[in-house]
Amino acid sequence: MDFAAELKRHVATVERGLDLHLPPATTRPARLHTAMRYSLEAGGKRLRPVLVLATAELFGTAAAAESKIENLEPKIPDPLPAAVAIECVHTYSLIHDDLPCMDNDDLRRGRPTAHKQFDEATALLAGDALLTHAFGLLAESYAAAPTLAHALIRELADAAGSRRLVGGQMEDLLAEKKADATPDELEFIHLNKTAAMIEAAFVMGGLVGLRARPPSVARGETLRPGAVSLPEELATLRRAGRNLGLAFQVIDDILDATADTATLGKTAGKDAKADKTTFVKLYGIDASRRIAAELTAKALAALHELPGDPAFLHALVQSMAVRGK
Ligand code: GRG
Repeated sequence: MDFAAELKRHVATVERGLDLHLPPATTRPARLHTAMRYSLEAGGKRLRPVLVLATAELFGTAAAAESKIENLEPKIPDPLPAAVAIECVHTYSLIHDDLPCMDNDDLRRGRPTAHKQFDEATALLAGDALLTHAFGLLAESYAAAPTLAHALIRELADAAGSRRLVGGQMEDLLAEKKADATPDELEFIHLNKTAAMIEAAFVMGGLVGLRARPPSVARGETLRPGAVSLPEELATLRRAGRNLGLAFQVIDDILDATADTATLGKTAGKDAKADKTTFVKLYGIDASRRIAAELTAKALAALHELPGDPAFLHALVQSMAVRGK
């Protein structure tokens, strides 16, 4: 498996999907649709949508092997709308996080933040519109598979909702007002602000990919010996996402403390300046690196419990542990 080539293939699919599944910038009101595309098209690592595509592929390929179906392609729903939907929600959260009432940042994905490029109201509305678009896209794209549409919408709504992404952001803002957040508060923030969406990416990919299973296999009647059944596999994906998500956040804290603004494409050193409680502040750089390595190992172990060949996902998770931005 050529990791760089596979990653390039998935990222190119995501970029195509974003263009395909977003209203054209000229759609009235053009200023709003231009702002939505401005933030989305600025790039970013595309981690979450690539996780959706790669996980769907992992399960689809494994199911094809299980059922010995030669050409399974027509039976697997297209995971691309799900990948685009999660990137829309992620990008909305970045736009809103950058607003003056939250993190008040000028730089994102190597460009001026949305409110700097446009204005605060336009940035707020572009975030709102991206969030709403994600759910419309899921409902529309998977209308022919209502059970799948329901599961995807529920998964994304849970991950992005008040108990998870938004809740994590709320506690993060509250923690900033206190001298020190406790390790328990820090875990709540990161599990929800960061890990929830990464967990959802794995699970959404799994939900799409598992549709490739012949019904008898999905019911657990003809599983190969030792194979686990559907809900267990989703729980395993969730565990992979939770650990990768936490590792991702620890690395984010380390990068904030060690990398420069040009490399990150966002302002570096903000945590120390704000005296924010982070993994680095609580445990130091070396221990934080050890924690990230342990969490990464747990995510990798979960991937190896899944059916199929996780070589790409394995390499992707590993690459996140050594990322420079
Ligand atoms: C406003 C509801 C709401 C939530 C905001 C995303 C977020 C929550 C805050 C951003 C600040 C931050 C450092 C979050 C933790 C890590 C994280 C999600 C970083 C950004 O994700 P990347 O690195 O970004 O995958 P790219 O640009 O590569 O997509």
